[in-house]
Amino acid sequence: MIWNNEETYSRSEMQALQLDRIRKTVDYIYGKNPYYRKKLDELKVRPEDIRSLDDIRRLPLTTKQDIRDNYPFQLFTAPREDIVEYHATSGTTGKPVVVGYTRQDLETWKEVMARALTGAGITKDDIIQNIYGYGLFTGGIGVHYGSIQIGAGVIPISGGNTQRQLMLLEDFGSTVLTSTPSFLMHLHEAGEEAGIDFHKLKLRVGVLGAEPWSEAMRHQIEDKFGIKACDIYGLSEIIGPGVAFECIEKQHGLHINEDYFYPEIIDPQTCEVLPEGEAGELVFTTLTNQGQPLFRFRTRDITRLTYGTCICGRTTVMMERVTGRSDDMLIIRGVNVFPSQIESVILKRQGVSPHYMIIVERKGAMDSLRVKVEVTEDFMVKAAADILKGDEFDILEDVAAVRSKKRNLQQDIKDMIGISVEIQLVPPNSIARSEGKAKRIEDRRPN
Ligand code: DLL
Repeated sequence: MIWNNEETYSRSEMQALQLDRIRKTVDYIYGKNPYYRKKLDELKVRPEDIRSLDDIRRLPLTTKQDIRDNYPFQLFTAPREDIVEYHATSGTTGKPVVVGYTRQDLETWKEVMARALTGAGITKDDIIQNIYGYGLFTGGIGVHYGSIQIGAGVIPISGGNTQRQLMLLEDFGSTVLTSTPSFLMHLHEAGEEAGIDFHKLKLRVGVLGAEPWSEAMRHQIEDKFGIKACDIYGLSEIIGPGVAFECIEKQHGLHINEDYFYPEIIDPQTCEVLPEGEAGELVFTTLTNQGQPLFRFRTRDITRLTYGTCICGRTTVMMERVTGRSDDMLIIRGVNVFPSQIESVILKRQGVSPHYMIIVERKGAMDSLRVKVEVTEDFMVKAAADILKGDEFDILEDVAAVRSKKRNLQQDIKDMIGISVEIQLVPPNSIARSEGKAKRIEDRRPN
């Protein structure tokens, strides 16, 4: 099912619309945003130089760091009083990456989310159990807007609360689940334990994303729940969920809402634009955003683009499911985590050294983080001396010190990244040193 006529535009109609919109956007940004104006002046690009879509390549690339450097609002182009909603996502250190949307931006968001839900075959007859988190994260509210737009019934239950999720699933007769795939796997485990037969429920569709997942995981989820599972992609900097989505007819590749977000694929090393079909880093230029329009935002997500007409009738460009990232960001249960955030906490603590290893594991259906941290030589020497002396009181004190170090580190890291980690303190020099780039992550999750 298709929500809007624009999704079936011919290539020339789409390109004409995109060109018109990008010219207006460059004009708007140049007139109102000192940061980008300076960049364009440096590059000697004036708004009138954008004559074809290829000229988008002349615009500067933007990174998460650029947004963070302008924290919190310096990159906003609309006046503060026109911003009606704020969201934020994790940056590489403590400060989040902030985005602001105007009323018109929210209209865009509703539109693209309406397309995504409709694409997954959802109608006003459905009841959507919306498990994405409500809050600064864009998942919950984005799906909420889309549900209202298409007239479906939305249950804003948000994340977690497994037992209550199961109760509402049965009692309200939810027909759609919107969630991270990893949480759905967990929900299924808990449901099975509680004796729920998922195939007897009214569930029929899942709209899943916010983290990488595989074709194998899709099949498992479809089998376990007796549903069709469609992928949905997005990022806060661009709009949140709804940037691209899979149609239920094909379930293979995501349609990009390219009349709002212009995609390019670049080589992450050279930043050269790559031809159609080649894998590289996805970059978006917003075509209508007002709050914080962005030129050529580097998503760091690796994918490839293909043009053509889909069996669902859409002609919008398709991106392959995201296959990786060109930076070290980890996504744990839908939460974006940078190793550098964890490092900044470790570096502030006494008694532990900057040698650490982050281990990502899958326990049951859920991903978990364990951080191995070396205690310092001094700390170890004192503990060893106390043991040799055999002074029980001192030894007990050392044990208490280890426990409180662990607890404090755990709490500080949770405060920083928003999820719990297990801390494992290890002796000095026990974590392998590498000669080149330090290897800080051991990802033990099966693919
Ligand atoms: O995750 C928005 C979202 C919410 C998308 C709900 C889908 C559903 P951020 O927190 O800003 O926004 O994280 C964006 O998450 O750059 C990708 O690396 C990753 N990501 C999002 N969707 C997918 C997906 C939301 N379907 C970052 N597959 C992005 C793989 C995804 N990775």
